[in-house]
Amino acid sequence: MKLHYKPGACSMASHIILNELGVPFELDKTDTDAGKTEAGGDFSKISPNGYVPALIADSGEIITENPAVLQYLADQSPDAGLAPPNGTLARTRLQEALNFISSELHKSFGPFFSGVELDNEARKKAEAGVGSCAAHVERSLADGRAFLLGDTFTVADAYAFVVLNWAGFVGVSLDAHPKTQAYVARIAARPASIKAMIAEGLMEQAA
Ligand SMILES: N[C@@H](CCC(=O)N[C@@H](CS)C(=O)NCC(=O)O)C(=O)O
Repeated sequence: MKLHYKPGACSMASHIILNELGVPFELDKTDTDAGKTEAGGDFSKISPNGYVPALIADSGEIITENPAVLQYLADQSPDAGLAPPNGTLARTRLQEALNFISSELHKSFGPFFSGVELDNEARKKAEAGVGSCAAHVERSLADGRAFLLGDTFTVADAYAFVVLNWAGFVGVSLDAHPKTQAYVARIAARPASIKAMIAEGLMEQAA
């Protein structure tokens, strides 16, 4: 398998999951602005929408969109338990979480990455958008569960972690959401997350 990624972008969720699964994979760093991949590929032919993640499966099929890529990866190694079995209510809960992360939480960070400088009013509005999504995560963790679906880490946690971790990069405080902060720290400490962050240049290897 080959994962097209951009350092620190949402594609890092799939990178973390590949590490969690311990399956062989290649990485191809992608410049989405230039439409080129580090290996010399024309990215517009790989991902017509021009964004990462794009996963090339061993069959050659190209899979895009975070919720689809993440579930595909989990389904390749069902024994790893990173997604509940298809057809169960638990799987529906996973899809519910993935759709929330993709269409609400992820998108709430859009204004910070739009390339347009935010004036005070726009920044406040964008911060409120992130805050209201973080409040939903906080409510999901209110019963003391370690992960979004309960006590088991799933692909949704990798995606939520990557997105919530952007808060620090864009200077949005999660202090009002202590369970969410602890959740982010918990997933950041997983060996698979550390390995992905080092490989993508977000962290240095410990001496
Ligand atoms: N709906 C897509 C969104 C993916 C997305 O927003 N990717 C961003 C990185 S987080 C990207 O590649 N942006 C580069 C660009 O749009 O040029 C998904 O869920 O996979």
